Amino acid sequence: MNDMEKHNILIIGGPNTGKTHFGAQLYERINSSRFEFKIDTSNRPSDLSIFQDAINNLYNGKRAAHTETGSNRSIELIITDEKNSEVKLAFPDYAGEQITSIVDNRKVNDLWKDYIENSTSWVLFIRLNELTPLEDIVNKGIPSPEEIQKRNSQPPPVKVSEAAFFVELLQTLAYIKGLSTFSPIGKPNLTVVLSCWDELEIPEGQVPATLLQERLPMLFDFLNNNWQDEYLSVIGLSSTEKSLTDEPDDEFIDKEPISFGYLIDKSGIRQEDLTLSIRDFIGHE
Ligand SMILES: Nc1nc2c(ncn2[C@@H]2O[C@H](COP(=O)(O)OP(=O)(O)O)[C@@H](O)[C@H]2O)c(=O)[nH]1
Ligand SMILES: [Mg+2]
Repeated sequence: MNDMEKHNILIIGGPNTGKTHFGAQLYERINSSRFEFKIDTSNRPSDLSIFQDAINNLYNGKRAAHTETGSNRSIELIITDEKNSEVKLAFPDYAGEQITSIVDNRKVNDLWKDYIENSTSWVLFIRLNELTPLEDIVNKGIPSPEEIQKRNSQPPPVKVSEAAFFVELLQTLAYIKGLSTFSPIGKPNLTVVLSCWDELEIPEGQVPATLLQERLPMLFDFLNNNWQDEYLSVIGLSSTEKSLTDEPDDEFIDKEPISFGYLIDKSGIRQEDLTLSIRDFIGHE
C-alpha cells in the first residue's frame, strides 16, 4: 500500500450541513502553506470548480450557492503533512441529498459504493441548529384536544427522528463496507463534526461530545456502543465564524476569508488552524 491509499477520508453529510464552505475554507488554508497540512502544487486538482465558486463568493464576503441536487460532482484533495505523507480527502457527490436517499432507499450508487469501500476514515457532518426535535412525551406536554383531532384527521408522513436517521445511515454504510457489528469498530475511524458551531452560541470550553450527548442521546449511545473509544471523536467546526448572506460582509472582504473559521477540538479547545481537523479525521495510525 502506498501512502496515498493509507488515509482515505470520506466526507459524509446531508444537505446544508456546511460541507462546501468547509471545503472552500480548508482548501484556501492548505493552499496558503501557512498551516500544518498543505497541498503540493503537483496535487492541485485540475477541476476545482466545486470549491472555486464558494471561494470566489467568500472573497466577496458572501455565502456560496447551494450545490444542486443531481450535480454529481465529486472532488478529492491530496493533502501533505509535515512528514510529507499523503492523505486523500474525498468529498463525493457534492449534493448532500444523496445522503438522504441512501437512508430512504437503503442502497447506494456505484460511486458511493467505491468511496465507502476504499475509505479508512468517515467524517459525518451534523448541523445541530437545523435539527427539528421530534415531539415526544419528555420534551413536550400533551397536545390540546383540537390538535389531537387535527392530527387524527391528517396522518403525518412517517418520518424518523434525526438521531434514527444518522443511526440508519451509519448502519447502511457499515453494512456496505462489510463491517461486523458484533465487535466495536476501529476502522474506519469516525469523526462527528458538529458544523456551524458559531450558530449554537455555546459558551467557550464546551466539549463537543457532551453537546452531542445532550442533543442527540440516542446517536451518542449508538456511536459509543459501536465504535472503539480511540477511533471515535466529536469536534466542533465553524468554517466561516459567522453567518454570511447574499449581501457582502465588509469584514470578510477587508480581512481574507482564511482569517475566519475555527475548530473546537475534542477537549473543547478552540483552534484557528482548520487543517488540524485532518489529524482527527485520520485518527489512530
Ligand atoms: N453561521 C455559519 N453558517 C455556515 C457555516 N458553514 C456554512 N454555513 C451556511 O450554511 C449553509 C449551507 O452551507 P454549505 O456549505 O453550502 O452546505 P452543504 O450543502 O453541506 O455543502 C450556507 O448558507 C452557508 O452560508 C458556518 O461555519 N457558520
Ligand atoms: Mg454543498
